[in-house]
Amino acid sequence: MALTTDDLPGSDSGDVNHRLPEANRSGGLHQDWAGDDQDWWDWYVTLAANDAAPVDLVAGPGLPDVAAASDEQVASELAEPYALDPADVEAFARDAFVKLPGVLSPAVVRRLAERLQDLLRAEHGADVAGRFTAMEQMWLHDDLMRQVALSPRLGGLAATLLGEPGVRLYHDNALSKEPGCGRTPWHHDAEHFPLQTTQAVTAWMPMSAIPGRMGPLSFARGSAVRDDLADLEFDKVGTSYDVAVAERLRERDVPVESSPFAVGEVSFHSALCFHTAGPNLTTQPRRALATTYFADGARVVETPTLISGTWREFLPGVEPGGLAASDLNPVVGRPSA
Ligand SMILES: O=C(O)CCC(=O)C(=O)O
Ligand SMILES: [Fe+2]
Repeated sequence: MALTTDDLPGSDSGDVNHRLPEANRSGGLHQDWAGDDQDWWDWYVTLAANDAAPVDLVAGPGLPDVAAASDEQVASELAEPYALDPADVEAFARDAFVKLPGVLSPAVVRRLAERLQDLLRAEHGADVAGRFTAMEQMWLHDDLMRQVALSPRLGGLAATLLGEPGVRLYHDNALSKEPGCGRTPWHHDAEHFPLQTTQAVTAWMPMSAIPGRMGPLSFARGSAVRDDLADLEFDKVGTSYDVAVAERLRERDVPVESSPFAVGEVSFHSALCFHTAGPNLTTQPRRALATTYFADGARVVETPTLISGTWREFLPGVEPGGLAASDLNPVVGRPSA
């Protein structure tokens, strides 16, 4: 394969990051993002430090080798509660994330992966090597993606793990790390969601197996890790924040879980959890659906930042300080146990 990590879009350095919309180049963090969601991702991945040495890309695992599930199978699987072990609830509270096996069957993953391929191709075309291509709010126009975003199984898991009587949908997401795309910068999502609560969780659902070389989502273990990193200053033009987080985690001996994902395995990470993902060093896109849920009753912060990207699309009509309960934020999950 001719592609190497040489083809990565490089990080900008210095005072100007050409991926930042013009309107966001001056001023601090407390401003609205001036681009769209894809612009945000194109900027965001430039904030990750990457090894300079080119690496050959190897073949990926492919899609699950089974027939795709039917609409009815998808609907019934996503409606059924998942048998959550109480030890997993404890692990989530302690570690700020948990990886759960068999949340989706291989046949359902296959069906969703095929649909996602069509949606991404229609949105971004085929010429995407080295990029991080994203889509959000798919549930508003695609029936299959609506089954995922409004899934009682996923929403029930989110409510149970957070210990909340009800959780609302924040948004859905497709996260396609194309062949040769570099790392995802270290971050925690409390800055991404402009909410006055950290009671929010993202279900990250791989659309294939994800071996180490493909860039599985990786988590710093511990719900208090955020306190250890709170003094580090975000860098909107370069990689200094990403590098500083990695260094601090090493200094403090914080364990990082970066294991591969099996087909159907789904991780749930809290808004408190620091996470990253490696580069995709395979010829297959590393794809995941990621749906975020938050505690019913939460309010929007008074001063959202540009890290919150296109948050107004996910909370239409809600102003800073307002109740985060627009028509696009239905209550999806109640605890299943
Ligand atoms: O998919 C990735 O690499 C990053 C995803 C992420 O940060 C998230 O879902 O919170
Ligand atoms: Fe994240």
